[in-house]
Amino acid sequence: MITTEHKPHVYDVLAKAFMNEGVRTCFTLMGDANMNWAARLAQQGCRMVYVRHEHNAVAAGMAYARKTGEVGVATVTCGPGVTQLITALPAAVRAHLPMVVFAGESPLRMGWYNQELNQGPIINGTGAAYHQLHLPERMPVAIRDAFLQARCERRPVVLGIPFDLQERPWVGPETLPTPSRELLPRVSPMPPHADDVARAAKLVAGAERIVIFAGLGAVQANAGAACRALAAKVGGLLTTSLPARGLFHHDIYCIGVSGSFSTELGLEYLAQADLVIVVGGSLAYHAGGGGQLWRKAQMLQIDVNPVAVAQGQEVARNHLRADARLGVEALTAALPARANPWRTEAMAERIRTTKPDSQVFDIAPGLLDPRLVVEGLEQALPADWEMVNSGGHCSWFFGQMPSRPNERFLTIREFGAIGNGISFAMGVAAARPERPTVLFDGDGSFIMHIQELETIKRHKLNILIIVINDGAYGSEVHKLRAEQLPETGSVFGYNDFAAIARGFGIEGKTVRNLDELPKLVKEFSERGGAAVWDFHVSDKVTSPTIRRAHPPKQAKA
Ligand SMILES: Cc1ncc(C[n+]2csc(CCOP(=O)(O)OP(=O)(O)O)c2C)c(N)n1
Ligand SMILES: [Mg+2]
Repeated sequence: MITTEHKPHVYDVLAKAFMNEGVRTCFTLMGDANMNWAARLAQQGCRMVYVRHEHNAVAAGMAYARKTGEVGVATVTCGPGVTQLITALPAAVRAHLPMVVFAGESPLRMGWYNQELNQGPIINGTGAAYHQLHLPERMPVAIRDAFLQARCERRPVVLGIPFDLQERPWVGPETLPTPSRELLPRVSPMPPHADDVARAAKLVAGAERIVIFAGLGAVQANAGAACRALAAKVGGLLTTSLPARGLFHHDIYCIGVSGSFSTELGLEYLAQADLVIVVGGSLAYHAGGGGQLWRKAQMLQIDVNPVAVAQGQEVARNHLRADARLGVEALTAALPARANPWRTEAMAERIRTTKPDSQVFDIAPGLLDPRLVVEGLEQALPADWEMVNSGGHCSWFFGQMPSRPNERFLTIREFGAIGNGISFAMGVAAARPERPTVLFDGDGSFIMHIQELETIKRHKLNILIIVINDGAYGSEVHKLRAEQLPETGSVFGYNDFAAIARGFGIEGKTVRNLDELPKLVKEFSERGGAAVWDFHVSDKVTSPTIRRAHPPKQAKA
C-alpha cells in the first residue's frame, strides 16, 4: 500500500517505487530537482552513497551493477547535474550495464528557470534511453518499466521528472505495480543447432593449433570449465579478453589476455594459431589487434549473437549460435580425441616461467620499474581481494597479475576514458564490503576525480589505491617521444599523492622499497579503511603495446 503515512507527496511514492524495485544502494549528488526524493529514499532504508561529482555517481553505479548483477542506481539534479553524466553514460551503454538514473527536470509551472535544458537529446546522444515522466499517477508504472527496459536492453535509462510535479500531493493508485523482476521473461540458455555443431566440429578437426578465447559472455554463461575441457580435448591454448581475464587463471595452458594486453609469449603463440574459437566474446577491435595478432587463424565464434563484422572489421566467418556453455559442450562432445596436441609440458613450463615482457630499460636511481611494482603486489596482496583495473598506459602492467581470479577483477574500458578508477573502486567496495578493494590507477587518471577521496573517507570504504605514478600522461608522453615531438603538456612531475591523501584524512604512503610490501599489506589489512600508496615509477618503461603501435621514428638525416 502506498498511503501508509498521512497525505503523501509524489516524491514519497516515487521513493517507494524504487524500493519496490529492490533498490538498496543509490549513488547520489543532490540538488533542487532530486533532493526531496533522495531524502525519502534514504528514509525508506536505501543506503545512499553521497559522491562529490555526478560523473562518479553513474560510474560507481556501473561498477556496482557489474559486480552485483543488479540494476545500478544513481541520482542527479536537473541541468548541470545531468550534463556531468556525458562521459560516464556512453561507457555504461557500450559495456551493456543496466542502470536507472533518477534525474530531475526543471519545473513545468515556471516560464523561466536557469537550470532548464533540453535533456533528452543530450542523454540520447550517449546511447542511453531518456524518459520524461510528466503524469504523476503513472510514474510508479513508468519507473517499473524503466527497470524492465534497463534489465532487458542492458543499458542505462535516465528518468527526467520535473521537481514541481514531485512536490504535488499524491492522487494516484493505492498500490505499486508488480516489480520488473517478476515480469522478466523466463528463458533457458539457448542450445545449439545440430547442423551448426557438425560444421564447427569439421572446422576444428581440420585445425592443428587452436586457441580458445573467452569473453565476458563466457564468464556470464559459466562456460569456464567447458572451455578448459574443449582446450584439453583439442590440445589447444586458452586466453581471454581483458574484462574476462582470470577466467582460466589456474590453467597451466592459459596465455593470459589477448589483444592490447598480450604478453610476449602470448603474441608468439597467437601468431602460430590456425583456429581461434571465440566463446561469448564480441570480437572488439582491441581484442585481436584488429586481427593482426592471429593473422593465420580462421575464426569460429560461439555466441548467442554471432557477428560477421564488428567495430568496422570482418571478424568471423564461422559461427555456432548458442549459449556459450552449451555451445562449447556440444562442440566438445562432437569431437574425436586427437593424437597430436599442440600443447606440451614444455609449453606449460614456458608459460609459467616467462615474464610478460623482457625488454630492458634505463631506470634512473630512486625510481621504480612498474613491472616490478606489479610483481611485488601480485605476491603480497591476498588473492581474494577485489581488484579494479583503471586505464592509461600503466594498465598494461597491472593487467598482468596472473593469479587473480575473474570474480575478483573488474575493468570497464569500453569508452576509453581515464578518471574512472576511483568511482569503479567505490562501486565495487559498496557491492563487496566484506573484503578490501584494490584500485590500480595512473597518476593522471587518479587526479581527474581525486575529490572522491573525501567520499571514500566519509563512507568508510575499504579501498587501497595503488598509484602507478610516472609524473605524466604516459600514453601521451610515449607517443610524443616516438613522434619526436615536445613532451610539453604530457609531463607534470611527481605529485605527492601520499600528502594529498593525508589531507583528506586518509592514510598515505610513498612506497620506495618493494621489500616492504608484505608488511604494508599486513598493516593495511589489520587497520581497514582506506589508503593511498604512491609508487614513483620511471617514465622510460614503455609497454609492449605502445612499442608495437608507436615504434620510434627515425631521426631525419
Ligand atoms: C577523459 C579522457 N581524457 C583524456 C584521455 C586521453 N588519455 C589517455 S591515457 C591518458 C594518460 C593517463 O595518465 P595516467 O593515468 O597517469 O596513466 P599513464 O598513461 O601515465 O600510465 C590520457 C590523458 C582519455 N582517454 N580520457
Ligand atoms: Mg601517469
